[in-house]
Amino acid sequence: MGVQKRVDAILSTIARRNAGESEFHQAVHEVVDSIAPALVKHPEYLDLKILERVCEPERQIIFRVPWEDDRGEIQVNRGFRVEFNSAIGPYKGGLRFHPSVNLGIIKFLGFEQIFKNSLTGQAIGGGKGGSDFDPKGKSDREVMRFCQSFMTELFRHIGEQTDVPAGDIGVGGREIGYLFGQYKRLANRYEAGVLTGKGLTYGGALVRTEATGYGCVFFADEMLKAKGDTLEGKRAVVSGSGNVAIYAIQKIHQLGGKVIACSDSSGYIVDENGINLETVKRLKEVERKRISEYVTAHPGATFVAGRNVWGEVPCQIAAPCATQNEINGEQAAKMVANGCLLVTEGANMPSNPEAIEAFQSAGICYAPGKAANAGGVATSALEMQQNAARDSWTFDYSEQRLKQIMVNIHNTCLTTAEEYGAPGNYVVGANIAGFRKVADTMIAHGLI
Ligand code: NDP
Ligand code: 2IT
Repeated sequence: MGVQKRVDAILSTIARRNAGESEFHQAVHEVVDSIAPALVKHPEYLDLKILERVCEPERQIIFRVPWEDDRGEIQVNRGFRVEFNSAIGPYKGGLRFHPSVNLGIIKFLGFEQIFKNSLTGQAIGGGKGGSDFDPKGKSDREVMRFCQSFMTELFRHIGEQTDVPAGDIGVGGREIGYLFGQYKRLANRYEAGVLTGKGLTYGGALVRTEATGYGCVFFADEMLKAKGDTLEGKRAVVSGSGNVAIYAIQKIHQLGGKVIACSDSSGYIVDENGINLETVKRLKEVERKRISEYVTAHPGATFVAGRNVWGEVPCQIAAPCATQNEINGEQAAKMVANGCLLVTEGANMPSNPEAIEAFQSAGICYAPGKAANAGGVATSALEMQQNAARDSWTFDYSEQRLKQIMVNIHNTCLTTAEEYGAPGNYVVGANIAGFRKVADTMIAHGLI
């Protein structure tokens, strides 16, 4: 059987065995479709069933999370942890708390995480978890009770050498604090390396908060450099206004670009003077309010309710930093027509397959999330390194380490794409480079 036929058979089995998990199918397709040149060049990957093995999580944990709200009413949520692949290190990946969370979403995120973590060059395997709990509108005490209940089951599955969760959508410093407190209590161990994204007083690392946003802009800067260009004077749009978006905006501004729009799930704001980051940080990090409130502080800005920013506000640099499938093919085509030169994905899988096709066929720079947003998990691994050494590094040194990692990932993507006959294609480069390290390690470990 030819390679394509074997791959098609594998994909149809995956679709059948994981029925209804559309985001997971999408993530698998993106990887499998782009690594074909590696499957041809290295027949052992198909012969030893590496694809079938890598697409099947090593372990999937689904659990009940009961908790009591402020009115004394009992609530029941569902918790997940998918321990996808531990070939090159302990499972590593965030926790997402959002009402849309289901097994398929956690599996897509865990699957992406395997290759992203491999690309960082660090010793971290892939995993992801979360819950359909919605932190919006909940009091701190409700969030604490939920986190304590969630950790009461999760703690028996994780550990600094086993599985190391961190944040993602809806999980930031506050949630990691409550989760860590409960882990410490249940395990009776001060095991700082069991979670990353911790507060600075209990093992957190400088630059972890900024790392994903900064990293995706460093990656964009490298892509521009490779074309003899810079961010200086470029007009940018960043979607979302959460952790990744905020620090992407900050780094674009530091490197001379101007971000004129950002968003949340209720709509987007446009400020032609450049987004005032202090206002966004206050609204989102402190007051936990909606982005629409930005116009109260900046009456020159406008808020467009209920719409997604993509294709509506022309920009040269696009950094989708909100959620999966936020850009479709039609929006992508409009972005290109409006002069977009570069897309750097801070979010995981924000561009759907038609959008990716539109960016690539127009020949603009397109960096997939598993390369562009790897700075977050990479800095988590630096946090684990500092915890293991009971050390803490300065901000400048940590940022320099992050930047070097992003430069290395960028170069790995380009050289791998070139080697496999797809020069300049960051999707092919990222997927093949990320996959090969994991696949070769799985082969070295025998039938596992
Ligand atoms: P946050 O919870 O801090 O912020 C998420 C932002 O995205 C909010 O502005 C939110 O708006 C918006 N958003 C979320 N879901 C939707 C939706 N369904 N439709 C429209 N807008 C939405 O999360 P992060 O900034 O941490 O994560 C953003 C993205 O980056 C995610 O894809 C995540 O997987 C990815 N990522 C995060 C990393 C990290 O270190 N945190 C690392 C690598 C990737 P609202 O408040 O209205 O919901
Ligand atoms: O998607 C991601 O890479 C993250 N949410 C960060 C994971 C981590 O372990 O820091």
